[in-house]
Amino acid sequence: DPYSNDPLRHPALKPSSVKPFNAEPPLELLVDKYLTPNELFFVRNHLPVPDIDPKKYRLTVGGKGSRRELSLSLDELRKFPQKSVVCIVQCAGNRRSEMVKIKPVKGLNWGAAAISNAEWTGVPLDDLLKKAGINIDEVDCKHIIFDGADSDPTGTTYGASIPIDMARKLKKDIVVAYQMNGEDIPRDHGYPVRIIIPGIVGARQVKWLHRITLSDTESTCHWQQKDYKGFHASIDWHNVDFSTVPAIQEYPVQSAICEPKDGTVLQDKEEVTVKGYAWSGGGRGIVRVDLSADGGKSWYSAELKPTRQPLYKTFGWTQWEGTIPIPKESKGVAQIMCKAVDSSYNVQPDSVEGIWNLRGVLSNAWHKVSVVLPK
Ligand code: MTE
Ligand code: MO
Repeated sequence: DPYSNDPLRHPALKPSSVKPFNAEPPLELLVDKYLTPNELFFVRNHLPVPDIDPKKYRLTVGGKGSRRELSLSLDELRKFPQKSVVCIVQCAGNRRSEMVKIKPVKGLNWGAAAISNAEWTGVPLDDLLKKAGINIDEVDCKHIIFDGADSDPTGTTYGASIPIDMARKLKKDIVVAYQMNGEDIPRDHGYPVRIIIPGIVGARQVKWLHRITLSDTESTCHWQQKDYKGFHASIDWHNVDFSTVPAIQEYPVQSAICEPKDGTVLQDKEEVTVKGYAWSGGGRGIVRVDLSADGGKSWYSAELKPTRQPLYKTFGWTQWEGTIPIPKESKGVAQIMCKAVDSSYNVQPDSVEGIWNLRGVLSNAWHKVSVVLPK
């Protein structure tokens, strides 16, 4: 069993698959703390977790435009000036289970907790590139490829790439991380080293990173080429051509209600306190989270925490809370919903019907939760 050496996991994590291991924490735990505790951080593995000996570990950096190929040990990486970023990892398939209700899709049946927030510490990618003789602003190449050390028995490995323009824009914020919330990165999250590229989809945050390559071509990996891309609802498995659209990178605006849980019986029938998270890709801050309990006829603004994140360089999530009235005409049940607006005034789509796609990715419609009213 290639999975027999996988690490132990926290019993609160709810698996959507066991081999490979994929799991999300209970949604309500996501609003407990700003930084998600390592043992509760959602896990998305495509392959068995590799067992990497930190003493033998090497990170290679090279490729087109490099003057020298670097091969760095963990101790050598730790000697570079440190940088920390607070950054979300969100799976492209977060909230897929809502899309499945419209029409089946292929993928893990994620709820709304395939997203977590941590502080990542390591070396800015730019510093490593400089050491390899690469000037990121001038280098003549089109992509940076990140390869993971996880593989299946047939030798398939995980990898991803980002366009060089994205690396130029993010510059020092891309971190070759060896710490997560002040501790060594746990095995499930990439021990000993993973790449953190703030503002983009989880699939490119390559864990168990062992090679960084500058190239004119994208990663040839299955998950870069034939997966994690978005299509409209008339494209299905019989007519999909993955080469027609680019790989998902920056994620659209997202939010979800974490409290109350769907189906909660309320104590009070006049008002309800609602808590959740909001986040957008590309460093776009959250400027508003709107709440409604009457199907979107009237809206209330939630209070954002932290209150004033940078508008154009926010990589962590925004937590929010609001107490809103329950309409008097509600009988037995009330539906609460939320939508977030980012600093580009992008807003979440009102329904999942319009954004259905065959892989169930980018599921970011208004999030709805039903609560039961007391008699
Ligand atoms: N990196 C490697 N090497 N192997 C993987 O399977 N999964 C990716 C990404 N990096 C993956 C990987 C996907 S799809 C996501 S959503 C994130 O890791 C999940 O990160 P997490 O498990 O730390 O939450
Ligand atoms: Mo993912």
